[in-house]
Amino acid sequence: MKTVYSEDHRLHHASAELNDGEMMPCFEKPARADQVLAEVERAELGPIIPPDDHGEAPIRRVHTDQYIDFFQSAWSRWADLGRSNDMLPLAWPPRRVQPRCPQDIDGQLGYFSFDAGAPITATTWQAVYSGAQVALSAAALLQHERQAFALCRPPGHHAGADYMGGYCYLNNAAIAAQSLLDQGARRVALLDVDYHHGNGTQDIFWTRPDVLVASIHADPRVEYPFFAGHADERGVGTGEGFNHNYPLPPGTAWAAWSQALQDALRVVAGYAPDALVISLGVDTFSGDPISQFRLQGDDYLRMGEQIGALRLPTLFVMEGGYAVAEIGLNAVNVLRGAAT
Ligand code: SP5
Ligand code: ZN
Repeated sequence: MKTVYSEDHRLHHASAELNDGEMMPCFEKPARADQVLAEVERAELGPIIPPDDHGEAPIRRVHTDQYIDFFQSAWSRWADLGRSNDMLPLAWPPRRVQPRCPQDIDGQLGYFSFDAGAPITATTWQAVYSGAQVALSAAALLQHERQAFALCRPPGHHAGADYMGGYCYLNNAAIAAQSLLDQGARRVALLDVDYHHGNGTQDIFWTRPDVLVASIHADPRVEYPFFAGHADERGVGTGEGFNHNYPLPPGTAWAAWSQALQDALRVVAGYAPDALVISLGVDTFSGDPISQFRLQGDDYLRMGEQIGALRLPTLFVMEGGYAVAEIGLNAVNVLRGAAT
């Protein structure tokens, strides 16, 4: 299996995030991608290739122009005010407000985010632009290959069409899925195995029958992102029935997790997609510092085998996973399992 990778991920390295009421070093940091890349090499998974530049157009197929335009100019507007710390939002519209986009940079930061978990630095846009190109380039490989791995960083599945949050800025998996449709796929399935619900992905495809979204994650009643991911969220209008959530309790280990996977894979197979995109988070690992599931190293091999058994053209897009020492092995175990 080929891996698409860009060093540009290093251009996003924020200084701190809010955790347990305290600003602490970001869990989402460059060393994560380094560990995954090192393990791809060690396991001899296959060639590691740089992305092609597909431009902004495929990004703007998923994200709004208003959001992208804001993002691209955000840092220079911030710096022009004499500010040099990472950009973080501090105000959001409460319930019952129909928000209008403010003019002020702090107001706009709140308007284009859903939490304070996605700091913007001077070079964040360059990093996330390259990350999207990694996903697009890996998606393009599926024209000739059965599987491909987009080693994206930062992750993407919490980002919606017009908002960032949860370490995510551009929804790499959604951009890749849309590009597969634009290249001729009639239906694409997107299965999200990250510990956290992929609220951005769900939102992007909520009204659509051409992308089936399934997500296995910690129950939002007790875990981030809290406000989406319940089992009864199934899409609306023509998208009704094309969104499937599998919320699971804290402490879930492979026995129960794999039951949800089996059901999700049955739903995916029934949809008969032309391609499958996996939002590959490995923060389900027992040793993950911010998560509460109990998957072990070998479980990721089984996960990959079961995904691979569908025999669909499959794109793996890196999402979360914060046990930095083990993240590479766990991610590559999924890929090795799928490639058998
Ligand atoms: C892509 C991805 O995995 N994003 C995750 C974003 C999680 N943000 C909130 C994390 C809060 C963690 N709090 C843990 C408390 C344990 N002391
Ligand atoms: Zn996650």
